[in-house]
Amino acid sequence: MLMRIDHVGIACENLDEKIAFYRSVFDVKVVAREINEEQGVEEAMLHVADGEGGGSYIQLLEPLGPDTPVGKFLARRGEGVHHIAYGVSDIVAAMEHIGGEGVRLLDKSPRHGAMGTSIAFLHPKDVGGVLTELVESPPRPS
Ligand code: CMX
Ligand code: CO
Repeated sequence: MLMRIDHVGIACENLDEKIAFYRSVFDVKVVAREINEEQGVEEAMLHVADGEGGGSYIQLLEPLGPDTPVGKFLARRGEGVHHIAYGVSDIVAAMEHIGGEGVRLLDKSPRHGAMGTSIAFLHPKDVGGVLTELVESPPRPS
């Protein structure tokens, strides 16, 4: 069901500063930068690697305000790893299976993620304290 690690989401106070840090320290490139109002974030995807199932990324997240998931996280815990996201081939099927195992789904149906993906979150309290995201990538151009 899980094909790869799609991205690691990292909460930060200042997106521009954190992008500059990752570029100089890890020599990674920004491949997408978007505001996602629904998720309450401005985000940047930094490319790490490509595999058969698709790419893997670092996702830097700056909150759009204090009363957002990432804003609340920063206030409680400060900057750091916010979530891990696994790539799946069929997100609806994965949600049905995972929900059937008793894990709370934070999204009833998939939402829009970066770069045209479909995403859904699982409650961290049901995954051993790890906020977990499922990602289905759009079909790749052939
Ligand atoms: N990782 C682990 N635990 C987390 C967490 C995180 N990222 N965020 C919150 N928690 C824990 C808190 O520590 C707290 O635990 P305790 O009760 O033991 O103190 C509990 O969850 C509740 O925390 P809260 O601050 O009251 O937050 P809410 O319950 O209002 O929201 C959550 C928590 C996970 C439901 C909410 O953040 C959410 O819906 N997240 C999914 C959407 C999201 O994160 N979007 C931004 C990223 C977008 C993207 O990746 O594209
Ligand atoms: Co994410």
